[in-house]
Order: sequence, then C-alpha cells, then structure tokens
Amino acid sequence: MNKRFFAISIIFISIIAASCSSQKASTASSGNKGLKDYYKDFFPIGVAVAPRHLAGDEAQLILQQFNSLTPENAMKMGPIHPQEDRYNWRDADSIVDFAQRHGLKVRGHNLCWHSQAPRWMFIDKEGKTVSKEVLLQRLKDHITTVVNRYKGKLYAWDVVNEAISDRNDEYLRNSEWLKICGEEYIARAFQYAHEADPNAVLFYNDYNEISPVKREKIYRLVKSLKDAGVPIHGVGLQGHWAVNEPSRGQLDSTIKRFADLGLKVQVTELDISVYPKEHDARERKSADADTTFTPQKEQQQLEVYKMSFGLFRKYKNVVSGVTFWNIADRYSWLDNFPVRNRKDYPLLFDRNLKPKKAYWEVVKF
Ligand code: HXH
Repeated sequence: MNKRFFAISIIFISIIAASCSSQKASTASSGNKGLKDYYKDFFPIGVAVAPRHLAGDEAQLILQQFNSLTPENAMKMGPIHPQEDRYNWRDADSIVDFAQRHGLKVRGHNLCWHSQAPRWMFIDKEGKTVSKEVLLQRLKDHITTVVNRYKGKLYAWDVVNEAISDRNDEYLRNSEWLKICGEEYIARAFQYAHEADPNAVLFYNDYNEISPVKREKIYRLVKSLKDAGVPIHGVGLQGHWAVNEPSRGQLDSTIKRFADLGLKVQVTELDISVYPKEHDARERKSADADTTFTPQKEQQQLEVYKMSFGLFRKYKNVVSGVTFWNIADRYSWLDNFPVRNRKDYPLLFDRNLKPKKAYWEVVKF
C-alpha cells in the first residue's frame, strides 16, 4: 500500500514537473519569437528599409522580427540610375549584402514608375521629349542592368508601380510613360524583367485597391496582361490603410477578387495611419496640432491590424507575403504624408522599438 502510494506520488510529481518545465520553455521561446516565427506557416513578413536602419537597435529588431527586406527608396529608378551613364549601387548593394549575410529574402521595388523617375529618362540632349523607341530602349537597358545585378539575390520584383489613374473617368495614369509609349510600356517592362531573371516573381503593384472603382481597373489591367501571356505572377496591394478603412468586408472582397485571377497576392507596403484616410497631400492646419498617440487611436488602430491579419491568414493560400512600409513609429514616410511634419504612428513597434498593443493582437491566433 505504502509502495503504491509512493509510486503514484512519483508519477504525479513527474507530471507536474514536466508541465512546469514545458511552460517555462514556451515562455522562454515566446520571449524571442518574432512576427516571422508566428507566421512561419503562412507567409514571409517583410519590412521596407534604408541603409541607415541596418545598424544598431533597428538592425537587431529587423533580425528578430522579419525575414524579408524591401529597399524603401534605394532601387527606385531616380536614386539608382541618376544619369544615363551612371548607376548608384551603393545603397541598394548595402541592403542586399545585409540580407545575404543574415539569410533574409529581398523584394525589389521598383522597375517602372511615374514618380521618382529621373528627368533624363524622358528627354534628349536638346531637352526634347524622346521617341517611343528611345524610351523603350532606355527602359530595357535600365531593367536589364538592375535585374541582372541582383539576380538570384532578390526573389521578387515590383515591375510596374501605380500605372492606374485615380480619376474615376480615366483608366491608365497619364504619365510620361503612357504619353510617350502608350499602354505597351507595361507589358514590355514585364518582358524585360523576365528575360533578365526568369526565376524572379513579378508583380504589378498599386494602392487604394479597396476602392471598388480602382480595384476593377487594376483587375482589368492585370487580367489583360495575363491573358496576353505577359509574364506576371502576382498583384501587390500596397496596403497604406488607416484607422477608418478598410472595413472587413472591403478587404475580404478585395483579396477575393484578386485571388480569382489565379495569381499570388502580396501586401507590399503595409501601414495603418492613426489619422482618418486622406488621399491627397495638403498643408498643415491648426487642427493638426494634436499629434498624441491617444488610447483611442491605439484601440482603433489595433482593431484594423487585427482584422487585416485575420483575413491574411484566412487567405493564406493566396497571400504569399506581407511587407511593412518601415520598421517602427520612430520613423515613417507618413510623418510627411499627406501632411508635412505631422507625426504618425502607423507601425507595430513604438519609438523605442517596443511592440505596441496592436502587435500582440497580430500574433494572437
Ligand atoms: C507608395 N506610394 C510608393 O509605392 C512607395 O514607393 C513610397 O515609398 C511610398 C508610398 C503611395 C502614394 C501614392 C500616391 C500619392 C502618395 C503616396 O499621392 C501623391 C503623391 C505626391 C503628391 C501628392 C499625392
């Protein structure tokens, strides 16, 4: 009897001990876990960076939380190809080297865009607008050189960025590219990129895809490219959202619509502004003076983050990547857009790089 009691007690004590130690192990590991670990069975989690972020505490945070990088500006046409016969590889190389050293993926951004394009691209030595043939040849040279340099080191490219018009009565944006080349420049850009790196996953990338009008124009463009046999493999939804949009219904139908195309969908530039969405740049007004991150803003933002990641998980067979547009609230492009010098808090880490409440909602599932 005594012996039996002893045996049962030993078993009981062992069970308790085992459960304590496994609890300890799981708390210890959750202390080091990052977004990339919580989402390892879903999709890579990326972040847009500049070379100055690749040292010190921001570099540590990147390595703990993310497994993919996008250069925020360094690979755009203007910064990387400032003159016809000069490329500036320094910043892009430093980001790619960091990723290689630490085993991170890289998404290239971008190869053809109306904004941050160098002036020389569109004019000849006399300052006159170039012909379609000259512009397409320059586009080809640019894409071939850039894609080749990073071949095998980048897994994906945003090939064309923001070609769709924001005006309800207009299909394509009336950019220099469209004015000089017509619609053909879009298909050409994809072909040039595919010829340079047949393994790269090629995306069309745009914003405000939650607007039904813009969404259908993006859908129409991407479908026409796919139907014409153009090498396009995915649609990038930038995802510059805010506390008041998108609703769950809007985002669900947006992802579903692009999934219908049979292409991959990535959220390429995610941030959720704590100010109601405004689409156009404007002057700072006296009403913008209060830029505190109030508990109310924190709560509203947390709900949009929670809802968005819930849907990304629901569509895990379609969504092949989610990239944040900057690391932490210490710095965001939204500090200067749409209102210059108005502090925003759009990311999952605060100015001290600590996870915000929204972070814990995103990893709780
Ligand atoms: C993105 N554009 C770009 O893809 C990315 O490369 C950049 O780093 C940040 C955001 C989003 C965007 C689109 C239109 C827009 C502003 C931002 O509209 C205006 C642009 C200039 C002036 C006024 C409005």
